[in-house]
Amino acid sequence: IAPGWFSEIGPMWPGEARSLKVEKPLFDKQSDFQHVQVFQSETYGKVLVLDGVIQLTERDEFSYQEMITHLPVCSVKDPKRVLVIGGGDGGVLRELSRHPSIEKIDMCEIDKMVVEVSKEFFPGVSVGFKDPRVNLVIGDGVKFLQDAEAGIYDVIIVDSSDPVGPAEGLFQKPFYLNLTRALRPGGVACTQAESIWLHLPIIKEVLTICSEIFKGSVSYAWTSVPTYPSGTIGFMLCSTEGPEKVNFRQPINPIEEIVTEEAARPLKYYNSEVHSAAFILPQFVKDALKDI
Ligand code: AAT
Repeated sequence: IAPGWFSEIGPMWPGEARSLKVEKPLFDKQSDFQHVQVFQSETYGKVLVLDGVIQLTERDEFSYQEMITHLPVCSVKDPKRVLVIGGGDGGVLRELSRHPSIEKIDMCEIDKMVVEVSKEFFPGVSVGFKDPRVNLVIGDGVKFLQDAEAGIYDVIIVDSSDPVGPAEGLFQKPFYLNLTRALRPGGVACTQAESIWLHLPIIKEVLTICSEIFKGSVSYAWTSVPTYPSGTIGFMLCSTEGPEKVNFRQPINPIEEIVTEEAARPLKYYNSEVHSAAFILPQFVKDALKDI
């Protein structure tokens, strides 16, 4: 590794590593769950790193946070109760603030240090915690979902890190079963589902499990985030209702029609056209997923 540079080396992207030039290290501590680092980069603003893996940079976080939030929320008419698992930086909460129909937002993040560090170093992201509808619980999302009341959530967003470390259980069958239990009929779940360039086997596995468990509508969508491995990341959109009732490709709750002060804050990536386009897959991906 070149001195003065951060390189993201990890088992989920063998043989490659994205590097960012470090202007100044700002935070470096071991939490109960992971190694938490923040640094000022030369060209991407401040960067949050967990166990050596980039979670967000100030320059490109909006693509991921807007997409993982509005893809599911805009697929439900009048969403009222939302659960966020992970996402302790608050970016998903910031995006949920645009939706006036929401009455209550539960968030279960495993690591208190992520919340504290975001509040200290990423005010433009952690601003989401100021939404009075937010109820923050520090704990394991797997356990939280196990104990959640059945059929209460309109939307569940799983903004999780990669399946090595504390997020492993968020990629396993019992967790997806509990997702279907906690959603109301017609509710929608959206989970972080990795990169088409690096993780086709994971995507295939998650799609297979989710199709089996949800039975209704399950679709993979993706977006571009330059500082995530391979520059793309995707989401699994799931509902127990079939495409006649929940059609992910056509937003039923279009963001352009929401007129509140919060919603007037300009979006930087998401719009209804991008929403529909996110489900269009390149041929090699279609081929890999065609039998599921
Ligand atoms: N929005 C920034 C992107 C993230 S954050 C992922 C969050 O999930 C972290 O704050 C982490 O502490 C939390 N987390 C991990 N495991 C659990 C768990 N079991 N329960 C609750 N929260 C958890 C994702 C970045 C994706 C990176 C792609 N390479």
